[in-house]
Amino acid sequence: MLTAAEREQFHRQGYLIRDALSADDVARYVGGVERARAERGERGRMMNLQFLQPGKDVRAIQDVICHPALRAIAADLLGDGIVIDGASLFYADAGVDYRQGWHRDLMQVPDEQIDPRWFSDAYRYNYVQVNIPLTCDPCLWIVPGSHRRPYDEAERRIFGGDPRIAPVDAQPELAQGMQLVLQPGQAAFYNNYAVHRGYAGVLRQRRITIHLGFHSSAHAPTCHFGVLDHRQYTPDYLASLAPDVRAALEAHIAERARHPEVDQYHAWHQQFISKEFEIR
Ligand SMILES: O=C(O)CCC(=O)C(=O)O
Repeated sequence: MLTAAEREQFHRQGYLIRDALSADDVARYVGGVERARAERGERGRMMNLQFLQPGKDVRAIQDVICHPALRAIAADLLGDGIVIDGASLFYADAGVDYRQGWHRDLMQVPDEQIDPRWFSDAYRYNYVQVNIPLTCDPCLWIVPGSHRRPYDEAERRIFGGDPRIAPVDAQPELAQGMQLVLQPGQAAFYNNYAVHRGYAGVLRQRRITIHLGFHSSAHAPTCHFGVLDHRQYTPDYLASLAPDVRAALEAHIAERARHPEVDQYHAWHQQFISKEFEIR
């Protein structure tokens, strides 16, 4: 699926943008999101909805986790045996002021567990995040290459006393920070140990972006795996899903059974997101 140059770009720079969804897929998913919001009477101007969890499920977009191109790209980046993990719908109306501080996705991990070797060329990070916008999305920023080195001097200055997240609008702005302005149907794959942030200021147009995480069963889990709450996937819930979505969640459940240590990563993650986001 990917050329050697694209794989190299991901490994060196920590991100890769590819066209992924057709215009028909994008229109179908936007329609599904709008219907789901109307049916729920959802009035929130901003939400982060874990759309594979019972009660928060948005059936009309769930099959994105089985999309052949997305899975093939993830397999090229990580290895065979691609397993779905995180699956969120980011929604924000035009006019919402959206700003995060720069961070690596480590905020959930206790200090003493963070190993500086994670941020080096030698480390085999077995997780990839993907942002798939359904509307033009200028929110994702990244510092290319920062996943494979410690913070540089400019980063140390803005992170100051808190290496987990820099203050919003910290100055001076990181000169190497790059805004990825994504078009509907593109997919931005990124290593979430790279320094990154969601940041747009006041949104000029509505943001609808699907956000996924993939792991490969060919390698040991690294500590971002375990976002999904597999204990909520009851036999009744699984039986009610489309067959390909059910199979993907069953593969997740089987991988979690092989790696019970991931339950700890899950607990850290749940603790973190309940503080950081308004989760529904
Ligand atoms: O796309 C965004 O809004 C940022 C996402 C992000 O920072 C994250 O998932 O860690």
